[in-house]
Amino acid sequence: MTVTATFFEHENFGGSSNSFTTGTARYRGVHLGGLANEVTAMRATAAGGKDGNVYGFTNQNFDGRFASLNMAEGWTCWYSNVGPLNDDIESVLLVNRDKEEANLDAGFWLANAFATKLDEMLAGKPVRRDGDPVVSSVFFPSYDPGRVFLRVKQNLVVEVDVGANAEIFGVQVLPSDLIIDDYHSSIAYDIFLDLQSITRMRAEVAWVTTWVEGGLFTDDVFNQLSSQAMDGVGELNKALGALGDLTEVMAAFRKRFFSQPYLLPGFLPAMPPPESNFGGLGNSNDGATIVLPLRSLLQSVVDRGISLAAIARDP
Ligand SMILES: [Ca+2]
Ligand SMILES: [Ca+2]
Repeated sequence: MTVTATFFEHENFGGSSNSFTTGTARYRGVHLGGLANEVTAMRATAAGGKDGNVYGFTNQNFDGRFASLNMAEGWTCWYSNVGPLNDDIESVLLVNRDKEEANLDAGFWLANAFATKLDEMLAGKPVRRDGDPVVSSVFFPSYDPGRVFLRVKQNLVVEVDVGANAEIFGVQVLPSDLIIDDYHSSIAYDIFLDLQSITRMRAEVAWVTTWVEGGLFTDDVFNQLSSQAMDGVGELNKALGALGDLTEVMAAFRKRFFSQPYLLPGFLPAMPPPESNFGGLGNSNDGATIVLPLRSLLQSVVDRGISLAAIARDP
């Protein structure tokens, strides 16, 4: 057994309960059934050569506010009462952590480059960014329930120039009554990360979500924005390609190599305990952490199932 967690109906570990374990998998994600919006206490243990993190989220899809527990191997951590998240947790995530890892703050890694690229793409268009991009993690989405993605979401304001010669509710708008209407909207790109070579993390857009608030011109705005968002995928993938170069990150870990990256919701948890680092409250929109487990050269050959010759050829 590696990471195990139990969720309880009542405080101090009372009432009905449900236990889950990661086994040897990196993640175990569970949509709570009868305990959804009933959880008051939670407890988790890491064992079997692994550290671990456990998250209880207030929404069904591993997002929203969360209570987290951080366990070094051999430790048990708990909330006897999850306080502000009482009777609100609906989905839970257990994560097996490696003993040696490097990590990247995904917001730091991605947000500025994304905002710059988006501003370029939107130049001259009646669309402007509303605030900064929000970076988060997406676990097991319905469009690809076996995988995990990094999401970068940007709120936008789209100006619709209703203009002259338009008719609104059958009333002709005169040229002097030029109307500009603002539509709040957003685009989100879900990005899949994997290791392409020993010095390169592949980061590619896998899914695009567009949202526009309701109104007279919602359909028009949505159609335009969706096609612009799709048009931007190529450019964004190019920018992500440059970000995926791990040479500098690797320089800090001499003679070590990375294996497949994985994601944690929010900021990197403080590990290991003692007490003050047993866990914390967070929000999936606080950010995300990209974790790169460290391997020796031999381990990375085994992990990736490729030959030494192939690794030697890698630039
Ligand atoms: Ca309860
Ligand atoms: Ca809830």
